[in-house]
Amino acid sequence: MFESLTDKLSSALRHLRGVGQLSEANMAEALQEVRTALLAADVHFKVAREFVERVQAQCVGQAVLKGVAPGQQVVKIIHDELVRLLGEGATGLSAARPLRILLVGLHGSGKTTSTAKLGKLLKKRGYTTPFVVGCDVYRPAAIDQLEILAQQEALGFYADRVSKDVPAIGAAGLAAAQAANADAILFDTAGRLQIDQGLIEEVKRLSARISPDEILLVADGALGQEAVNVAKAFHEALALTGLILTKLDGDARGGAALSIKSITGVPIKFVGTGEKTGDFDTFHPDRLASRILGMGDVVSLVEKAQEHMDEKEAERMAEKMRKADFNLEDFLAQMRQMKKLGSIQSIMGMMPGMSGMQIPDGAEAQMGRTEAIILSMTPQERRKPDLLNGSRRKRIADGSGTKIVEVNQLMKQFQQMQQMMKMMKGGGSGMKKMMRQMEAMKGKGGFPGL
Ligand SMILES: Nc1nc2c(ncn2[C@@H]2O[C@H](COP(=O)(O)OP(=O)(O)OP(=O)(O)O)[C@@H](O)[C@H]2O)c(=O)[nH]1
Ligand SMILES: [Mg+2]
Repeated sequence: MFESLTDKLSSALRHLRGVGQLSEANMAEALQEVRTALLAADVHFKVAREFVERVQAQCVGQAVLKGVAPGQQVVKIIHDELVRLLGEGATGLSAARPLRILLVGLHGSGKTTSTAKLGKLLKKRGYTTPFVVGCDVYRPAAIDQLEILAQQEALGFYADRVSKDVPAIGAAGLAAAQAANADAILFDTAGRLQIDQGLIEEVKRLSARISPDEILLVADGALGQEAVNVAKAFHEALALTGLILTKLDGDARGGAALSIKSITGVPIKFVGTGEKTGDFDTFHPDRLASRILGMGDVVSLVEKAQEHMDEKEAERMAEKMRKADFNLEDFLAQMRQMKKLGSIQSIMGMMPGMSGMQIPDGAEAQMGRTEAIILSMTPQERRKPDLLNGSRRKRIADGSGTKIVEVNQLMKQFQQMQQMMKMMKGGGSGMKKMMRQMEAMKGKGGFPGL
């Protein structure tokens, strides 16, 4: 899905990724290419223009992250803008029980298939008895199609093969579903070749009878901007609560998915990606953005750097150090955060007075053993290392595949570190004592685990 867009975006960003310095010239060129790629994917021209403007504005104002090239940060900015475009925020369904969902849309957009697909998905998500109601009275085969799918997915089913009174059929279906204790009731409706007043009026009358919690428009994603126009018209008439974008598996270029939320304000809630009932999923803007960009590696690298920069967390740690109540749990958390970035040198840089220290060979493996030791402790032991008596240390050594002397060593070094923090807290003369202490620690390999 969206391969062509992915190719074009990748090539637009490829040469930016490695650059050490962003200039107005190389940015402008890359962003122009991004805009062209979006337009070629049939993204609405206004949406494409605003997209590029937003990216540009953020590139100018970005804080420089350590360990990440500026071009990589641009990739991340574009990723986040894609997520925003695809529709951030809540895309879940109403919590009402039974949950009443009305599916509407043009002819052949995938309503009947999506009704069954959604029933199946809801079952997977914990609904026990989804129920489908056939309200398409115009095509005789429509009811059979829904019935077969309902049987196949073991969903409750109601239809009336005689009546043509759609609102009455809906009401009867609702009653049947309630009698069957359904916790989700899905109403499949008839499509039209194009939006016409008759269709809208009928759906409105049906809607009035069944009071749906969700009105979902099923839109063919392969239609590009046409799907956006359809969504706009349906939304004006019916106040949609969400969209199901189908046929994203085919030759969909991405334009509908990328423009529909920002043009209509209606969130995409589900996507259809194939003909089988399992080819259907909750819509995840972030996942799709990553796929479109095809640069998940860069995005996660920048995210990690940002996580690392997480100021609140850093502040919390600094506060703990100041108060000298830095325990083994904090230590473990710190160590893991660093490990994500893959650098021991950076953890050293964060610890008081450790930045200049040499890292001995085998430090990485040692760090792994240190982690194993801490993991073998109970949470209580991590918070209160004083609890660690002989028998507990033996248990921890066994559990972590290390020796008691290693556990003892770690504890000793950790205590030294705590002492050091206490001295820092004392300030003045404490600092001098700390310097002496540090000299002593350096000789022994210093920092716990290294
Ligand atoms: N590849 C693909 N095909 C789909 C998808 N969703 C639906 N289809 C196919 O599209 C065709 C129309 O689907 P229906 O569910 O019958 O569409 P509908 O909106 O109920 O059509 P009408 O009732 O005639 O208005 C069927 O052949 C489906 O198998 C999808 O996500 N991907
Ligand atoms: Mg149908």
